[in-house]
Amino acid sequence: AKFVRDPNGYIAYCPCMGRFGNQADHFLGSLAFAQALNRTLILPPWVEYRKGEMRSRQVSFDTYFEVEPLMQFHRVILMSDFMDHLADEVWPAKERISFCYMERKSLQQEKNNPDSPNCHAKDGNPFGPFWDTYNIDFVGSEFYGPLHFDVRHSSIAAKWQENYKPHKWPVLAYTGAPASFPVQLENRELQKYLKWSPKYREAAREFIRTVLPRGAFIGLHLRNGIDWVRACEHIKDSQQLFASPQCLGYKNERGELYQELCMPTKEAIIRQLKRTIKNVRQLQPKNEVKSVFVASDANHMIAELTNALARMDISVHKLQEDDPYVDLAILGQSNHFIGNCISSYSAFVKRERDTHGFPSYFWSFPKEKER
Ligand code: GFB
Repeated sequence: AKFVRDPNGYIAYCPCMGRFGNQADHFLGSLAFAQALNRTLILPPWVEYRKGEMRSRQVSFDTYFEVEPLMQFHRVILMSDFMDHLADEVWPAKERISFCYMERKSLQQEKNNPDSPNCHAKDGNPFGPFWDTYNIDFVGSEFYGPLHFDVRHSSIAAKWQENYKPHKWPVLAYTGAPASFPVQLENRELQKYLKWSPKYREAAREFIRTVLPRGAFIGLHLRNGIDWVRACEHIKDSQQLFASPQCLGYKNERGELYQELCMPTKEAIIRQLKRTIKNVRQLQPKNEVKSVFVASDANHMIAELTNALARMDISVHKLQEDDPYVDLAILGQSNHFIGNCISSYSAFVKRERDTHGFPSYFWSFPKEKER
């Protein structure tokens, strides 16, 4: 009796774009979308990619975040719970239709044997492995264009409800997230319903308590792997890139993109960190900064930073074993945080800290000469 069918229907989707930061942005938008349509949101697993593995891994939503707090905002159910307890009744195998805006071409499709227009929802990675995780096959496709997901700035939710009545369409299953990237301004605050699971909350607390010296610490996110170097090349020909609206504004009201924002130099990082520590020491002399915690996908700069801060009596730390989620949870708890404005991974930390009123800054922002 724990799982009661929602007569208003459900929304399912594959977080098929990008890695964690992108998926988190998409999640907040999808949550808002589900609420606007008054359908229960089926919480998808997080899609992860490991080096050397051909197929994505699907990690249950509640591995990282609690389900309960989300309910304060809107009805949600774990995808595994939905499939195990409700799907047979609500969404029988022969009635599973995938939703996409318009026809999606198949990768495997043979030229001389074209099939009818189709979403090809399971074509390629992570698409196939995602739905396979729950043994979901689709028997048909629905092209929903020109409907869209901007429920915040239009009356589109009513159109969705009109076109897709829950008794005929119990589950709207999207090939990608029904949301925009980056997350819309209005949906950023939904972050407050995303609470770390006890495991990750505890891991962060334990690291802070046992590894870091007593006193305040500054959290740093250094995004500097090779994929990032390549991504930063798009700076020159874009208005926005990934999470850049978080510092530049959604209409670039706080400036245009520039290279340092994406990839600050080592010198700039050290300079800004020292300046931040000095400012904090002046403003909050009682809660002295004793250490720095560095999270990075590639180069943590531990030696350089240790060296640069030696005279200030500040130690520099990172996780002994790489874990992007423990990194995030710790960054969320630091007394101060300096992140990368372009990175959606940093954006997750910034939003979480905003919900607590904790201060955050961005590398090389504002622009040097404007400071
Ligand atoms: O999270 P994410 O979408 O942020 O993808 P961006 C970056 C991934 O790199 C994270 C790892 O999900 C982590 O797996 N990573 C990044 C880190 N920073 C850290 C860190 O501090 N610690 C650890 N342990 N891992 C975008 C992509 O990344 O990068 C875009 O999402 C695109 O789709 C672009 O590929 C190049 O927004 O930074």
